[in-house]
Amino acid sequence: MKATAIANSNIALVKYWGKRDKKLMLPQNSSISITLSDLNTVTTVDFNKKYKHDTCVLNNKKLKDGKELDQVVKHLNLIRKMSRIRYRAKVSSKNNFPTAAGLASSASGFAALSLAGSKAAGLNLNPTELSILSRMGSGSATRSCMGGFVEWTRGNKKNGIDSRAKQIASLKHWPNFRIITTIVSTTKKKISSRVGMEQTVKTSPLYPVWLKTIEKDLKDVKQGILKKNLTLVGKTAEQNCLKMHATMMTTQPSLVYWMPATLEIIHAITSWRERGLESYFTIDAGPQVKVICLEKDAIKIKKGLEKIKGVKKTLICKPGDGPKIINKHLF
Ligand code: 2P0
Repeated sequence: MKATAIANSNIALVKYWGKRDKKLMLPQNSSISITLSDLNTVTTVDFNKKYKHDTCVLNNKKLKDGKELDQVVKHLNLIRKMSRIRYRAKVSSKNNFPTAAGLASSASGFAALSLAGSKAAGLNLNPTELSILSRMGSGSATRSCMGGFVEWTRGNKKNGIDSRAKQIASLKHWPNFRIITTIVSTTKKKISSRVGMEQTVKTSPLYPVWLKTIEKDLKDVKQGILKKNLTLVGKTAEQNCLKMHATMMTTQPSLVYWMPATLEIIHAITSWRERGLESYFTIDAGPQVKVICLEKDAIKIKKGLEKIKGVKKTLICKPGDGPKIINKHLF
């Protein structure tokens, strides 16, 4: 009853920010992302009667009782309910990037846990079913259940059955698309995305504007992806990110995730673009900037980023595949 899965992380081009149902983890709006080949999580799950409790080791450290372990146990409970298995589980999970680095790990983490856990429990979920299960762990994990360019459709049904991932195009469609991730701070953020988005929906006067303009952003990014139009994808993604941060900044209490280096990068990218080096930025609920560009410019942009004060690390990421079962277990 043991299985191991690998899942890639993803970066949203049209962001998910806000839930309409906290329990079922249903979003206020659809979102679009690119699954990345270079940031991944490997997770082994073993359901066995010899275990008295669920345990989880994350990056070689045993999780103590608390929020993180509760989230894993809650997810295992969902899998047990679906498969009618009663056994407790041992879980081990490893990211190939530092968790404290501020790059989202819940997306690849819950996608890997869902695939390894469901397989270990004897279930054979297809990518759509897997994305629905992953969504219950973390919203952004919905999109890591498929490769390439992926939409998480908001859905309208109350039970969430239509709130799931849909592939827009595979990784082979646009192989020279690149995202350069930067690390400008490794300090753990004070307000999590989960708490931050709830406060935003409740208090930001700009939140209705976010919802009003989202359909156009989704349409433009989708069209840009299908036509491999970097300008349309990049411009729209950048605007969408700035709108999301405007809702965050106008939340009470305000959420300002940016650091000085975040702004330095924003200005650098804008000026490089004016000089013909095409790149765009996107930023999630943290200070790190992700740069959207094409393979032909990636090394030049990476070198430019590394010269900016406060930039600690950069990594060029390619489009990646959906989650997979692998034979090499972590224990
Ligand atoms: C995204 N973010 O679309 C957006 C942009 C952050 C900013 O998805 O509560 O960790 O587990 O559903 O998925 C981060 O939020 O939150 C996120 P939960 P999650 O990538």
